[in-house]
Amino acid sequence: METVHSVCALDCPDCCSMLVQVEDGRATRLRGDPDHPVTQGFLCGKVAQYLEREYSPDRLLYPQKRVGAKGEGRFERISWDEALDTIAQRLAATAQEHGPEAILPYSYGGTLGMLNGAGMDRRFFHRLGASRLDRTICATAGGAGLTATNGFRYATEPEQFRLSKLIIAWGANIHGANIHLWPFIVEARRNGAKLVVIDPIRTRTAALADQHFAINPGSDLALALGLMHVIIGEKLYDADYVDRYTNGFDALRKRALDYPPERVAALTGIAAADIVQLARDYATTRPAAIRVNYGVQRSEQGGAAVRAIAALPALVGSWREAGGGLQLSTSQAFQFNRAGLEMPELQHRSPLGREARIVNMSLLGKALTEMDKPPVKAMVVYNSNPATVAPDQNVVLRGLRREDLFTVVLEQFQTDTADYADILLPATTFLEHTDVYFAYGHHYLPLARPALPAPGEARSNVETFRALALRMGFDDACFRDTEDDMIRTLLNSDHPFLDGITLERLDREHFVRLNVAPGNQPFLPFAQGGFGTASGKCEFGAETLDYTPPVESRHGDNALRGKYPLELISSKNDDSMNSTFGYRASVDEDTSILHLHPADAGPRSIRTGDRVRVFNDRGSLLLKANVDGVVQAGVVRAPSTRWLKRSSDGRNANALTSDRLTDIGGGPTFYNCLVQVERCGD
Ligand SMILES: Nc1nc2c(c(=O)[nH]1)N[C@H]1C(S)=C(S)[C@@H](COP(=O)(O)OP(=O)(O)OC[C@H]3O[C@@H](n4cnc5c(=O)[nH]c(N)nc54)[C@H](O)[C@@H]3O)O[C@H]1N2
Ligand SMILES: Nc1nc2c(c(=O)[nH]1)N[C@H]1C(S)=C(S)[C@@H](COP(=O)(O)OP(=O)(O)OC[C@H]3O[C@@H](n4cnc5c(=O)[nH]c(N)nc54)[C@H](O)[C@@H]3O)O[C@H]1N2
Ligand code: SF4
Ligand SMILES: [Mo]
Repeated sequence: METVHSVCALDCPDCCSMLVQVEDGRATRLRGDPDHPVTQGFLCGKVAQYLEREYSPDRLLYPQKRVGAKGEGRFERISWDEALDTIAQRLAATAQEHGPEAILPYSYGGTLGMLNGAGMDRRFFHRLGASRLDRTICATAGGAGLTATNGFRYATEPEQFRLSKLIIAWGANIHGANIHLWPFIVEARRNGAKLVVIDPIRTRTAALADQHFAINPGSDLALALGLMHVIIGEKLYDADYVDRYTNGFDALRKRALDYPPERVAALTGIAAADIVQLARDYATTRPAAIRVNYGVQRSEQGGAAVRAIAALPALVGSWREAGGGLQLSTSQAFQFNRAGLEMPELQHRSPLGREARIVNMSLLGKALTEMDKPPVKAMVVYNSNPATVAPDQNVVLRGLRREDLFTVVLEQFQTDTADYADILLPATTFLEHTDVYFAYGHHYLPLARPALPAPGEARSNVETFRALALRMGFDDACFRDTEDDMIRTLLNSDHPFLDGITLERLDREHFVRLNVAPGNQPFLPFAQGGFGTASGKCEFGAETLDYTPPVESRHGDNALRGKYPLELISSKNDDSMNSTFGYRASVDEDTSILHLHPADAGPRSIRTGDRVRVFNDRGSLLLKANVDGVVQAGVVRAPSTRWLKRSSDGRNANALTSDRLTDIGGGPTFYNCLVQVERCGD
């Protein structure tokens, strides 16, 4: 028996280090690494059962080609040689006939591994001259908002939350989506801290909090401005910090004057007295930390909302203190040599000879059905399941059904997207390949070597793109790089955060804290200013902070609200990971539910257990009603995201979501979605 160190590759802030117990080449147990300061020896429920997935009879083991109609999911086994030849020929012919930009890579968060997520694949598509994908589906609106305010997207570390006296979970379902922050919050609360949750949904986190404010979806910008109104009006801000390290305070003060508590109460649904109290608590409790997650920014003014929330710690000076500040994502501290890994300069050696066009992944439906000059004629999907997760699903599916679209999918399982593949290639799991990872909820950089052999003929993304490059005749030396070569390149960064972190050291220590602060001292990124903006100061940017209710919301477009009066939030299910575990019966059960408030269910004669149809102009969907205390009146919730093929109507919540983009960052607005609900006949 041996114990092998590994890393959970799922799209989760916690980036857990794990120990794999291997007996006779077979894993018998997974557990969290007890030596990792954030993993602290435990895994979440969904990954504790990962060996079920690893050894599932449904794993894809061999290359296959389509034999049925598109989307039918009927395939026949072929050899790797035939698969690679077919793909190489089709891509070359497409490039020849329509130009290489007619080829679209499509990938997202299946793995947070750098090599398998943004390594050999990027080199391959750059050398080909393929369209470049703008990977907006999750976090770019918030990222743009935070960048505008702070320049650097640096964050308070999870370990410092234990020192906080007030923690605001703002659009952050910590218990469901970020469980390894929870022990630090428990510790803080043991020492008297208060936890406040701002979320339209009564999540597990909200239910466990000291206070829960059920905010109207998409109204966070108004709330942030309301808090500023009180903090500035009552002179509770840190005048010294504001003076030294920020820009635009006067304009911010004027803007906040327009958002008195009564007005903000009407916009947000939070009582005026609560807004005043929260503002006072936040400004006077030291230290106070904000955990804002991505829920806030999946709405029409999501970028501006994050901008405004990010201004709060500068306003009250909480960046000065360990246990203060704010966390959206820690990922930018991983200052890798990404350009060395991805090699964008290869585009100039492609037949295109210039930088390729950029296609926004959140507009996949339009890209496949409307894009021209050239149209998308071939798509290579890996680390993602767009048929299930992309907005405005009916248009996406129409695109995927196109007979003239050549689709390649690299997958571990036969997902909804895999059903549309012309060639389906088997991919390894994180237990089977080498990679280094970035975390978006802490500062430990881990390396994982294969703990287990790849089953059947499964290959890592790195191996597949390397083989494809060779098959296409690309003779650039970079396509012969080994995984270790690529890791060395990635770590070869000038940035001090990566000083002294080498492959050898990672092999020895398995994970290493970035040099964000000396020794074990807390990382205080903006204690003395040092913002990454052009001015070096925190930019309040009041001119960008004026609230307009989302078109698809209770205060939005009148005509639309008349037809579709309910706000649908299809946020993450606690016990799954986007669509990755969609084949599990328990996950299917959780994601086939629509939570309704009694005030909305009653007039529609809907009771718990009834089948309901949820619909708008974009599509419709069948779910099972749960009339409970999870949502406020006017809001319905569909935990997401369900596999289409598990449902009777072949649809999930994304049949209803729109492809309207956020104010900045080009992100999707999944959580601003107006619908109507009706009971289905028995
Ligand atoms: N269990 C589990 N964990 C996950 C995932 C998963 O699918 N399941 N997915 C992973 C991924 S890809 C990501 S990006 C992260 C996301 O992690 P989170 O951002 O924490 O997750 P979300 O569910 O998108 O949104 C968080 C909360 O925001 C709330 N919310 C929705 N609209 C609004 C709003 O307008 N204002 C406010 N204040 N709150 C709002 C939702 O109700 C939700 O409870 O989690 C990761 N971890
Ligand atoms: N309605 C609604 N839609 C949403 C969201 C929502 O909250 N509500 N959330 C959005 C967000 S935040 C995100 S991040 C996206 C997530 O969307 P995706 O990033 O597409 O995530 P998954 O659906 O989990 O699909 C990842 C796939 O990658 C595969 N995979 C894992 N590892 C590997 C590997 O090493 N190689 C290969 N080839 N494949 C691998 C897995 O088997 C899985 O099928 O969904 C978005 N869509
Ligand atoms: S999904 Fe997140 S919490 Fe669960 S094991 Fe993976 S990194 Fe840890
Ligand atoms: Mo995400």
